Order: sequence, then structure tokens, then C-alpha cells
Amino acid sequence: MSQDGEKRKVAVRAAGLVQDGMAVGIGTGSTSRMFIEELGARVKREGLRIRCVASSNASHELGASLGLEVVTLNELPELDIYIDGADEVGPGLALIKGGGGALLREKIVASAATRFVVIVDSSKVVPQLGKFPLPVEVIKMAKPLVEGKLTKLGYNPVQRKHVGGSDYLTDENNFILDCHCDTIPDPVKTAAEIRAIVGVVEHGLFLHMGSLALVATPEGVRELN
Ligand code: ABF
Repeated sequence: MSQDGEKRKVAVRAAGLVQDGMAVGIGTGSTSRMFIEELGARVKREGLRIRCVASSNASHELGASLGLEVVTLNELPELDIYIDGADEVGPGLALIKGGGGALLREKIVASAATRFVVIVDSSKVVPQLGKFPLPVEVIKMAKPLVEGKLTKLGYNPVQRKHVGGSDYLTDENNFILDCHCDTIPDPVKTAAEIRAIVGVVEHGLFLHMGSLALVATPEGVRELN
């Protein structure tokens, strides 16, 4: 089965977890996009009454365009479930997220939810985190300082740019430094070291946040928890 076929399968399963009356966090990225489409289809078909909070402007607009009631955390600060993709899923459901640039809002929305369900295709499950560059969101003014400190720590930061060379900016108007670590043997230590740098807004290590991962495989959807 193609990677997109796997993503669709896991998106359908995830949409099935949503029940009438729930407050739902909707994620960002191509797997989440399929989940949002499937959720929109269920709302139309079954008349589910749900309200959603999105982890990016793009997902907010997509959800609204598909007929979902998408509000802000101000209106809905407590969520029953948050469903989102990931770039890597390691042991203990340790995650790297933020390849799509929405790590800050994703972590905020995840922290507002009772359950965080991760939806991925099988290529994302790894024995150790770190092959995927770890995104670190930084305040513009602090970029040189943070870059220098990340380099000293051996994390090989590279500022994210658009294809044409202009600076990539997050929804919160910050820069992203992608850290080419190659391996992250101790994610807790790495998370603490990065968090301690003044000017870092957030990093893409999501530790002890996921409740369940739905992993699409050619044989079907596998559950990891
Ligand atoms: C979000 O989208 C992210 O945290 C992650 O960066 C990305 C995964 O995207 P995709 O589903 O397109 O692989 O979930």
C-alpha cells in the first residue's frame, strides 16, 4: 500500500475515535489533513456536534472550510482529545514534531487535551529519535545567541528557509532552527539542555505527552502505547 494509502487508513481510524459532544484538537501536516477531511465527512454524514481547536492557521482554515466548528483555546481551553501526526515516534512514545513548523501551537494544544493520539504511517516509527532534524523555535532577536549555544552542545542547528532563501516564519512569527543531531540517545537530557537556552520558545521533542499512537502498516492499523 502507498504511504498515502496508509495515512488515509489511520486518518479514518482516528476520526472514528471522536464522539458526539467532544472538544477536539486537530493537528497539522498531511496525515492530520486527511484526519480533518474524514472528521468533516463524519460531521456531515452523522450530524456529530463537536467543537475543534486547531494547531495551525492552515488546519483552522481547512477545518472551517469542511464545515467543522473551529474555535480558539480562549473559547475552549479543555479538550477531550487531540489528534495529530509526528515526524518520528520513538520508544515510550517519545516524539519529534514540528517538521511542518507548527510545534509551538501543537504542544500547546496537546497540553490542553486529556488524550493525545498520534497518527503516523509505519515509516515514522524508529528505535531511536534524531535522524529527523529536531526543530527549535526561537525569538528572532535571540537567533545568533541560540544558534551559538546549540552548536556548542553539538546539535548542528540550521535555520529553516523557504526554497527561494527567505526566512521561514512560524504562525507566531518566530524563526526555526533545525538541529541535525543524527541521534538523540537521551531525549530528556536534550530537551532540558535546549529548554535552558534563553530565547528558545519551544522545541519539537514531545515527551510523555502521547497517550496512544495509531500506526498504519500494510497489514492494518497497529496501536502503540
Ligand atoms: C505535524 O505534521 C507535525 O508535528 C509533523 O511535523 C508533521 C507530520 O506531517 P505528515 O503527517 O505530513 O508527515 O503533525
